[in-house]
Amino acid sequence: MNKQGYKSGFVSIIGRPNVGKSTFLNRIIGQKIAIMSDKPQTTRNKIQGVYTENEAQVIFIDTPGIHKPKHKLGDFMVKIAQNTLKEVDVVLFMVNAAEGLGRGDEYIIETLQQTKRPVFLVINKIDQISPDDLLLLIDKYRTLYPFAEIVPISALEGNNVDALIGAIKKYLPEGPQYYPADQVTDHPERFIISEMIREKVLHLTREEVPHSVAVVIDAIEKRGGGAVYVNATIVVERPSQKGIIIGKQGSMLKEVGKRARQDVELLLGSKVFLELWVKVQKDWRNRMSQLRDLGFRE
Ligand code: GDP
Ligand code: MG
Ligand code: K
Repeated sequence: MNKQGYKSGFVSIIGRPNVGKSTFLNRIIGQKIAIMSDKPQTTRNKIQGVYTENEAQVIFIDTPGIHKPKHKLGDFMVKIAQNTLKEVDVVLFMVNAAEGLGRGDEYIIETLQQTKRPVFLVINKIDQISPDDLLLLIDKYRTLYPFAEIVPISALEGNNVDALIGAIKKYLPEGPQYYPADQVTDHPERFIISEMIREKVLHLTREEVPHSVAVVIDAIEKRGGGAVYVNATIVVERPSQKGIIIGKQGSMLKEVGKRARQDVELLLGSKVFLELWVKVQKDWRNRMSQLRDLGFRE
């Protein structure tokens, strides 16, 4: 859904281990994500948490590859890190106020030279230093990179965290609420899979089914042997549309499923069993709460 003036976007948090990235995410989003972010890193970008309020939604994503020393990075990882830094709306570079500038920080700053996105310097743990030392630190970092914003915080005590969120919001474009308000983390592929299915429906049914069709992912489950089972519901407004999507003896739905499954298998890199349902829900577009359940976006 595109509420008038609603802002949303993607933010990458980078920084050496122990600077307080998880503590910050926990403070603004809640306990749940700590578990997510401590999972071993995959090569894919991971959603670490979703922060939602009335006017904005911020999706925090992890940037694999950037935390490691340069010589150990494969080309692939470097590429992912660079692509991520190109695509996000804001990059947060978090450092520890209580420690000096380290080799790891310098390495990250080098990598940052490649992004044109606004980079914030977030100086965390300010509860551990004096205001004078903080000013010195700011001066030092300022000479190293043209940071869009410099925001000192204490993630642990909560100081200035609201100001940081306010600053992020200033840099977000207008956009949809990608995730339901009560959802702080997600299977990162969930949204992409629903879009893949929706695309096949629109493509195969041409003009007969309106773009208002929505796809809800009911379940994604990994079972023995590494196969992934996906259940999804295609939601339409009229029984006639349901008929078109199902097709003669289910032939249309079968084709949608076949094509979508091929895409999803490429995305996940594993065998996929995709089960599709079609549901009529009259005027669902007008009902806000149902919209949220549907995870709908335009
Ligand atoms: P990460 O590796 O960047 O995710 O760092 P963590 O969030 O796991 O934090 C590492 C350690 O720093 C933990 O012991 C935190 O409690 C501590 N820490 C995080 N933020 C602050 C802060 O603002 N002040 C202080 N004093 N400690 C903090
Ligand atoms: Mg962490
Ligand atoms: K996640």
